[in-house]
Amino acid sequence: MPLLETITGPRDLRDLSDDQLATLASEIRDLLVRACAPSGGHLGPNLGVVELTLAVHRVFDSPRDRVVFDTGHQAYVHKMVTGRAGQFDRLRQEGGLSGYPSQEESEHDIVENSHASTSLSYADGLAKAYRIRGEDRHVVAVIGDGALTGGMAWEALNNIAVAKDSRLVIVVNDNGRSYTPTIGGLTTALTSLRTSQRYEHVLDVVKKRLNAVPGVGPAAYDALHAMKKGLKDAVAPQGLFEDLGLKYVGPVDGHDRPALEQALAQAKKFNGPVIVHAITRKGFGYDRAEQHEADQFHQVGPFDLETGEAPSKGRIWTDAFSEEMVALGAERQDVVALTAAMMHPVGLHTFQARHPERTFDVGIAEQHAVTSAAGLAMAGLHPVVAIYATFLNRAFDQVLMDVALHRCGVTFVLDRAGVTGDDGASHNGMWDMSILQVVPGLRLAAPRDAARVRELLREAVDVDDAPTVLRIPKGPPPEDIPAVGKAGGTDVLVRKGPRDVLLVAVGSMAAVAVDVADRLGAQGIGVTVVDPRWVKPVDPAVVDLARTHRLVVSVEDNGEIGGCGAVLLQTLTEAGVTTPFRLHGIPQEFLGHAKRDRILERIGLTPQALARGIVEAMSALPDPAVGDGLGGTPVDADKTV
Ligand SMILES: Cc1ncc(C[n+]2csc(CCOP(=O)(O)OP(=O)(O)O)c2C)c(N)n1
Repeated sequence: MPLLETITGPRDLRDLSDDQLATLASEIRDLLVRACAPSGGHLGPNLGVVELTLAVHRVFDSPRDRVVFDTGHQAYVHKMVTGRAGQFDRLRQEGGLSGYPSQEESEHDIVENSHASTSLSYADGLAKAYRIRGEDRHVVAVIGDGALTGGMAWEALNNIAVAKDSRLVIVVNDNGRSYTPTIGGLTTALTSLRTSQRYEHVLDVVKKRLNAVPGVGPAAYDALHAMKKGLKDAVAPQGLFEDLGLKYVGPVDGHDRPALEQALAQAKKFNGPVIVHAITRKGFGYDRAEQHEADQFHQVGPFDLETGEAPSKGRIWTDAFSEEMVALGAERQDVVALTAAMMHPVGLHTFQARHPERTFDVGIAEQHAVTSAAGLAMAGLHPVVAIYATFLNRAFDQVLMDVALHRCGVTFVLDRAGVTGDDGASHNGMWDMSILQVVPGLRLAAPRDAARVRELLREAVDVDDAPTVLRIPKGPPPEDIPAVGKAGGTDVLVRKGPRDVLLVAVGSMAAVAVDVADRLGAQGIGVTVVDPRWVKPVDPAVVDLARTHRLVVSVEDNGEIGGCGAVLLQTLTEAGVTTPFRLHGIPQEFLGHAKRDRILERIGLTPQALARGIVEAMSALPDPAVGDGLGGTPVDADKTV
């Protein structure tokens, strides 16, 4: 029987021999690869933390001791050794294991927020609370060098450094990479720790000692001794953490489990905050990952187990943005691009390849990215900040006060907007159109197809006295949807029959709305489908159209509260338009992981569900007095709505 099947919890790891642990590590790697092949996932990061996770769980006693994984994408191994190895056949699938820690799944999981750089703050609070409550527990935070570039991590370190009696062990999982190599001064400092010539020498010495002594014992004494006198003096001129007043152990080879256990055991004995610096390799133990230039399989889609090949994803929304940025970059010398550690996922790598001097990867630092963009704009450039929609939440105040208040011409491109699905609650981009509604002067566009991405990006970068936002969804865009007419700045996509229903479609919901229109037409209900393109501010033409229809329906893939529908309704009310209104969006809930299509089905954002609701609403309306009550003859494709 495979060893992994005998592991029901971390305590089962304690009695295993070194040989058994090595076997277990290779079984875990095998399962990681097999589990990610059908459903995708964060393969590279998890391959890199196999020994680290085993060491943490052998030295500490979870769930009594609390282990917090920063971001949480690297917690698969933790799941395997906390009794969930048997569930990996349903990784990231509806009803199956989440791709992040999950309180619902296990008492060993605490933090399930996948937004980076929070672990040290959670750990700081947990450790302080256990001290106040007199509970004898340790808290372990595992944080990558990428997550360590986030400002919040440094705010936490600043506090942890003076919380002298916090039983807090910070394991820095340093693989030198976020998706791509981590950038910035911090990385330079970590690299100097890692590559110090003396480090190699000390590692050698530590290894020899460990090899000579089975188990802990004299070697532990050596490690303690080294820590006491400050390993920094023995190893490398680091000072980075110690200048903050934090104890530092390392660097330790993160794939040398016994060495790591030594370091962790000593850190545990210290009973105050300690940093253990582990050097790991993303993708370790799986050649295809280690040799993958772009991101070492940081996050893979489904792939073939035999060949390692992934089926082509086809074109995605991001490609249209990526290509138009390249074109804009050639035309306009003032256009600059910023990303927060997501160069490839947001499609800026092509712009970067042509204009490296005009491209900035700021690390996982969305707040800094936004205010730095304000600075760039103040000095005469036009910054385009491309980040995932869900991560903009981090930088709301910066958008409001640093950009909008100062009327800076900054364009935000929010990728993965709307329901994203597989990555669970914290990755859905369902908040942006609500929080941005309150920003004075900000203009927000939601393209319905790839052609509109190009068109609206160009319109956005032409605005130099206010923030502009373009939100683009995940996955493949629909075929381009041509307009059949125009009303103000709004595109009319369908105009059929009497003026019964005005369907206001936001962004990716346009394709759905056109399908709804066909279904309503088949039932003899007249429909006008419009795409406002710019959804903030509300186009007065939409208000006029609402006045002349019997029912207004808004559809958006954003939270229902405070989104485009809510603001349109408020605008209509203020304008004295009393047409009945139906608002469709994402219920204001944390949505569990599942495929995007499944979630849209679950929340009623499909053509069938929407059409059914509209037919019911129409039949509940009083009969129009005569005809459509508007006079005139209904037309099929009225170009002048
Ligand atoms: C606030 C925020 N911005 C961006 C991301 C996207 N993201 C997920 S993992 C990751 C890289 C993390 O690098 P690191 O912490 O070094 O962990 P590793 O994968 O290298 O183990 C990024 C940028 C995120 N999760 N949260």
